[in-house]
Amino acid sequence: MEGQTLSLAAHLRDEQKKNPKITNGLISLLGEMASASKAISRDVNRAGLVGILGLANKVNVQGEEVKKLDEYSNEIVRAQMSKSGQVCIMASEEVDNSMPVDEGCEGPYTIAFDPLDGSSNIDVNVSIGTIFSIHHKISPGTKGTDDDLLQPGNKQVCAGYVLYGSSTMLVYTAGSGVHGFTLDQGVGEFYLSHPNMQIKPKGDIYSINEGNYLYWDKNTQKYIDYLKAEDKATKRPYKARYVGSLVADFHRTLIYGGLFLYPMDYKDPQKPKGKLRLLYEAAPMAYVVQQAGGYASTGFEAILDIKPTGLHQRVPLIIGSVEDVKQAEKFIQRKA
Ligand code: AHM
Ligand code: MG
Repeated sequence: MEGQTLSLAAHLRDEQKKNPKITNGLISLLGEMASASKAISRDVNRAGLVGILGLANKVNVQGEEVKKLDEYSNEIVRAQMSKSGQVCIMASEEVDNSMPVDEGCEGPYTIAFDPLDGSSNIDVNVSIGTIFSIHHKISPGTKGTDDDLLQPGNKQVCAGYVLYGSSTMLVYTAGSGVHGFTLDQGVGEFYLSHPNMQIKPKGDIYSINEGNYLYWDKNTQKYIDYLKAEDKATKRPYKARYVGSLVADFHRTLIYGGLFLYPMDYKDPQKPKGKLRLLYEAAPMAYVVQQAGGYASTGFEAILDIKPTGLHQRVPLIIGSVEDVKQAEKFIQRKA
């Protein structure tokens, strides 16, 4: 970390000089999000230990009830955002309805978050993450309504994620590039380690749950078959990588290039649909990738252009290097 001594707060104050979206309020809000993620990071790191201590009757040595890590993370983020003084209304993957903030703490922003994404990896010590998306409140004269949360991704003020991996990283954009910070566990501070992150225009890695092949439409199947066919000029066959945690798969895609796909599938033949949620999974990642020079699509339209209709709406997601995602779109839009 020698030479990398710019803390998140110091970096944000620098960025504030050139980016009017970075208000003092947003700096404060991101500081609260960083603080929540440090608490989650600590608990992710000792999850196994806490689980063992809590096994007997679900009560830990302090006499507190042991909660599942995703519920616990939700409580941490909710409480921290609620008291930040910057947010008026919140949505979380863990909660069905929107959540108002504490009385008297209302602020100018909304936040949608997935407190601990990658639930299938929580119990097996594999990377998981937190994702967040921040908008301006738009409804005057209210304390914040669902309409304030249901804004398209292209209206985001700020978005990002925290990856709890071999190190803990916070990556964000507020419309002036993508910047990554690594948590120095000893100091308890995020330091700038990845300034101005850019994604390659084309990569040679694809990331998809191929166990769903049977449930995809023919065009999606043909695209994945294409990526696996040999052609040295286009670096095919592509390498396959799939963690099963969006944050981890996205972070690798951002750094190495290529694309991540969770396409529409026909597991329910009557209702084909994607799995990932627009508000707090697809849209924030789409903003980050756009700011890094990449692109995110459903296969038919840009993720950032979708006007949400529900807090937990699902969308197909194809995200990564712009040439790869555009090519996937071409395959997916082919007429039979
Ligand atoms: P979750 O919010 O229940 O954790 O589900 C979201 C996760 C993503 O992190 C990941 O990209 C995807 O689900 C993996 O799904 P699958 O196990 O179907 O491959
Ligand atoms: Mg999730």
